[in-house]
Amino acid sequence: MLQVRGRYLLVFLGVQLVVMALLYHEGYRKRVAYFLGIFYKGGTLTMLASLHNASLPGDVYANLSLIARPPLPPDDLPYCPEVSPFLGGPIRVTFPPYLTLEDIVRKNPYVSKGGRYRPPDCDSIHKTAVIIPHRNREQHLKYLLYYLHPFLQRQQLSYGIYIIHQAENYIFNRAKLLNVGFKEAMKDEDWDCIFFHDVDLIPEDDRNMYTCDRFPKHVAIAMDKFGYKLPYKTYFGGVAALSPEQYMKMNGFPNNYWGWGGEDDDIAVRVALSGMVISRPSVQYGRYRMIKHGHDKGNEQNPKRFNLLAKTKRTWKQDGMNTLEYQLLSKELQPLYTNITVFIGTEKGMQRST
Ligand code: UDH
Ligand code: MN
Repeated sequence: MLQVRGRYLLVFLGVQLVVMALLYHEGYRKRVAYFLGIFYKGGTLTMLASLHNASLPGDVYANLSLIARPPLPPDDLPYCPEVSPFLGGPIRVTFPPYLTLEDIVRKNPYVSKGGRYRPPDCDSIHKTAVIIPHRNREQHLKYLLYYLHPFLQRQQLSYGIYIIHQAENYIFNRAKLLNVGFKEAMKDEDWDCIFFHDVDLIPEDDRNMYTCDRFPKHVAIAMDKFGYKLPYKTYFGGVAALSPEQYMKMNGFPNNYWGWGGEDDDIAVRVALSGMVISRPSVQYGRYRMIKHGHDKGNEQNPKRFNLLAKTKRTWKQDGMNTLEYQLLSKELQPLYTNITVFIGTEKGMQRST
């Protein structure tokens, strides 16, 4: 009996070896790796994932502990599958009161300095940079990082997170900060998609892929504060995604909107003027919660916004990426993000306001 079983085992192993050798011989190392990957992921790990998920529905960290480096050299990693096996759909968003940045670092062991990540178990074809305009919103930033890191890891993306911090107290300028973020991020890496992301918006479904479309994509289409629907048809605020080509085609964003409002509508007009249309995810996926807040000091409503908007058609080629001026004050690689502190001047130019 034992002998018979032994013989079967030998034949089985033999067949396995021949298949492996054949595949290997063809030079398709990735294919071999792919099989190993499926075996590795498809087996115990997926089983564990479903068990784990069942106990914690909507927990954005539920599957994360199951992502692990397979016993393969980095060059032999298989391509990531078309649809990530780690997606879980809807995410439960709460704001744990005692959360610290250290907690978030601990929960994201594969994130490296500067807030960079690549899947440890497969080779991602997507490289996304997330650009976040920021001043004096540290609590919001903490919660966004808590949700965004595991969200992007579940999507098996290579990514980097950039905080663009406006220095000094002069009036806030969101669109100009986004231009700075684009320019600085592209110096680091050949990103194929840029996400322009308000600090207070938390995505609620991980099937909302942080990748780019054929046209500029307005992503935050269903926010809780607007009753989970678009406030108006051409709304382009909150979160938007553009490839570097799409971004350059519209000369980036305007630099001259100081204070709250109008700049997002200007961007939507630029999309149309440069011969593109707005793309959107499905309304089921593009859901966001905005962390409640009041009006910020230094970001009062911009009274000039309607006048500026009326002139976009004449000005978009004269103001944007081609006229962007700023002083980079520092660039620090923090554990969870790259922090870029920048002086962007005032309405009157680049001289100091104080
Ligand atoms: N931002 C900062 N600091 C500021 C101002 C703006 O970081 O002082 C950034 C931040 O990323 C923010 C984004 O710019 O998410 C957009 O600004 P916002 O959040 O003020 O824009 P929103 O459309 O403003 O959410 C609505 C006004 C508040 C109304 C409150 C009444 N309930
Ligand atoms: Mn807001």
